[in-house]
Amino acid sequence: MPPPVPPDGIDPAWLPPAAFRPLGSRRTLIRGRGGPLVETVYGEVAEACARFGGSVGWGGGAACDLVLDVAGEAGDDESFTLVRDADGPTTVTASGGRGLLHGLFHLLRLGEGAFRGRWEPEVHRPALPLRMLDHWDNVDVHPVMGQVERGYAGGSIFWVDGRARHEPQRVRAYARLLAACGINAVAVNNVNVHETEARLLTDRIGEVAALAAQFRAYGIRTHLSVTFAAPIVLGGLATADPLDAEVREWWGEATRRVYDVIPDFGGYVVKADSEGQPGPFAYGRSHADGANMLAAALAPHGGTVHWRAFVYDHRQDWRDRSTDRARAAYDHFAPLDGEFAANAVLQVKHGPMDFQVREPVSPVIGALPRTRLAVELQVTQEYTGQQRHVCWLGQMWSEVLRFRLDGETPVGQLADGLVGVSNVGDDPYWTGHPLAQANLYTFGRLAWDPGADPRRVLDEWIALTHPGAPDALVSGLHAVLDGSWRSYEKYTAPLGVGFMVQPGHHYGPSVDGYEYSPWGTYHFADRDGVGVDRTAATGTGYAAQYAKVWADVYESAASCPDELVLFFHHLPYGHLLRGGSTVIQHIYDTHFDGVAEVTAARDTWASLRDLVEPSRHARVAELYEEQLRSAREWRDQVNSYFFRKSGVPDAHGRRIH
Ligand code: GCW
Repeated sequence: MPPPVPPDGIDPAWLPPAAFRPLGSRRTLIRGRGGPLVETVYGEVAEACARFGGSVGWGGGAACDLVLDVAGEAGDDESFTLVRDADGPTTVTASGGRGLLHGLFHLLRLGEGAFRGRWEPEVHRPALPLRMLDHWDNVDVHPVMGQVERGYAGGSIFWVDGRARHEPQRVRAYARLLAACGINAVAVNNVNVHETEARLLTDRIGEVAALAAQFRAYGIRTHLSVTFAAPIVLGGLATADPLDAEVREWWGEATRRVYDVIPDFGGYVVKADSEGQPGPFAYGRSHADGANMLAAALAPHGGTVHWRAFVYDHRQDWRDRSTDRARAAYDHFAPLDGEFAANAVLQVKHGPMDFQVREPVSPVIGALPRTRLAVELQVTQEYTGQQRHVCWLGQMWSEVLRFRLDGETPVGQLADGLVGVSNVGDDPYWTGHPLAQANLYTFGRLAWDPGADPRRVLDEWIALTHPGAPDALVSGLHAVLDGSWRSYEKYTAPLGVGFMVQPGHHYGPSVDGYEYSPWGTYHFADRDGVGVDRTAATGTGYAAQYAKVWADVYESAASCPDELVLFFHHLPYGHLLRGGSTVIQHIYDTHFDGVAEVTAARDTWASLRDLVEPSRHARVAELYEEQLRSAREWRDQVNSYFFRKSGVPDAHGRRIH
């Protein structure tokens, strides 16, 4: 089967035809038993050869430059081995089609280098077995959230206006991009499961099966978000109590039917007792009871339940200083360690709040050693510029994955999986902002190897997306992407305090937008100071949820890292930070600097005009104007707000409104 071509006008992203030249201009032999994934590999090589003059054959014997050696199709083994003698051929060996496919994409990354010199046998295998992308796609257009909740790249590539799109070519092209960066699972609908979407599980499962067929061709398993109330809303039962025999039977039967049509179905994703979604609390049951019921339904078929830990009170009274949203996930889940089934995975947001530009690493990740755990990142840029701002998140994610909650083991080793909330839609560039493609690619590669240097991942992305890029383009792309997360941090909410966004859609500044709301997201600024006291001594006690190594660091403003200091402490404006400036001067300085950095990035991008395809260049250039406008708005609102509250002038006399 030939590889899918994205429909007309859709960007090839990191798989442009030219990336296949080194492979396609050589002679390849595929040895071993074929199966669907080996067919996919064959199709990829054959297409590349048709384009670039090489050849591909089955079997052995003939002289060749590349041998793809596969023992069989079977199994979940994703590893492959690469080896080469000085005079070739290059050989990729895998026990099955999954490994061979990853090996093929590895060769693409190596480019000409794959066919030069000697390679000692190198075994490649993913560090994390679960590398998943969650789509927050609705089937119906939701009156507030639209087709894709927190989607900034157009509509869903799966559904439109309540119907399946039936665009297998686009889905297959998407699956290919995901496989090429190492992703092996996709959940195809929003974790907020509304009425129409609930039915994907039952009478509309055929639509999911059609998507699964496309994903399967690239080694990706399909998952579904389900509502905990399904036995009531779909099955007509009086209860969804996870310990009720009829309920359990209903789930068992519904799950069996899913596997009838999707034999390799990955499993369920569940958001329960969170932001209005139903859950086990209604029946006085624990989240382990809830998760285990679904785990039991999935177990006979080899499926997994991803149970989200994003559980908190979203109807808080802002006057009540004893409730702390940051504490909630730990308070709910840490006591349940050891109670979850072997095929239940607790899916934990990387920070305790909600995908802010800066948060401490969630203490939940270190608190359940006997529970399988997936760390959830937000590839879609809800709070990081909504794909109108350049904000490459590789640096932030890497810091999270390397963080040692117990002082020893990095998060990337504690976790069994990494889950990203997708940033893809029906936009011609897939991701709205063309440079946001780098976030999706980086997510996949960090899931494969959480210890990878994110800047090297960016090198890969640049080389694949722009084959043969001149040095000026490579360094220009690094210049605009490498520091973009920190620039974004500088011109938005300061020192880890978070939020300060426009309520509802979350784009642009509104310092007090959430200050008197029920969502539990406060900064407590007054004329004397700002920040949230989360210490054990005088605050909410959140700091004590960490192991002692970190609890001690965060407990004291003197040792707490500056970038998190207002997350953990309420401080006077004159408080001297570790970096040497006061809180208020830091706010002014970073906001002026952040805007200057965006201006510089915009100018760098302008200088790349002759090196980037014109429509891509123009789109990014246009978006930079909006980013700059928005960054100035952030700067002026945040600086003016704190000047008015504190009355402290800028030490450098710059204009504050
Ligand atoms: O970040 C918040 C978003 C919600 C989202 C929720 C979640 C899907 O604002 O839109 O709902 O998190 O992660 O469940």
